[in-house]
Amino acid sequence: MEEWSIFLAPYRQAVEELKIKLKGIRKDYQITSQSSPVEFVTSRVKPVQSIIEKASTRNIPYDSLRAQMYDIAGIRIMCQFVDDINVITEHIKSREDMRVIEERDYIENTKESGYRSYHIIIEYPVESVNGKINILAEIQIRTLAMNFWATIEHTLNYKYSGEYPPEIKNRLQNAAEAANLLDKEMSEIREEVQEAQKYFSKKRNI
Ligand code: 0O2
Repeated sequence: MEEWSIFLAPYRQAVEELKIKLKGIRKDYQITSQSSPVEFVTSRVKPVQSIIEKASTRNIPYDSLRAQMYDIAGIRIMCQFVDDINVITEHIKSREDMRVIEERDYIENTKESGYRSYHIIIEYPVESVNGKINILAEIQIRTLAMNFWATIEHTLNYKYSGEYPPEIKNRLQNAAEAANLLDKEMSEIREEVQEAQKYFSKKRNI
């Protein structure tokens, strides 16, 4: 277990740093009273048990974990509107403190389950007393509606391990479609929502 905590130390460091940095985007927008593309940011380091299981199912040797398992450090950025995802993605690509390795567009290419989200794999340098380590991290960017669906589906997955009874599978697909529709409707009324937000921010002075 001691070895795992040493192995995971740079990942823990990375998620803390990345969370602060990406939350900073929200603050930058708020300072200028612009509506932020970032609603909130969460992070996690993959639990050891999940690392072991994934390494086993994907045949990843332990000494290749740093190079091959890209989601040990995970950051999730939630936004209000689908268009915000592109704004955040472009911002991440333009940053000099991380390097984009790969992009996976599960919005354009919705998964069969109904999962939608935009994934970016980055390389991120972590400085420690032993020098610099470049680690891989996965940033998932999604709307609040996509997140709502994914959170419920993820919880159900624990119970059914992906083997859903047909009725639940069907309902999940319907719910994914409803979330998609909600995103589309919200985009349509975006301008009105943003005007209202500007008004409330000024009023509350936040
Ligand atoms: P957790 O619990 O989130 O840490 P690959 O073999 O590389 O194609 P991989 O590694 O599963 O497949 O990558 P993929 O498909 O890009 O998915 C990575 C992560 O996206 C998952 O992490 C989930 O967080 C999320 N995700 C992907 N598909 C679904 C889905 O159908 N439903 C939900 N709720 N989330 C999904 P993990 O490893 O599952 O674990």
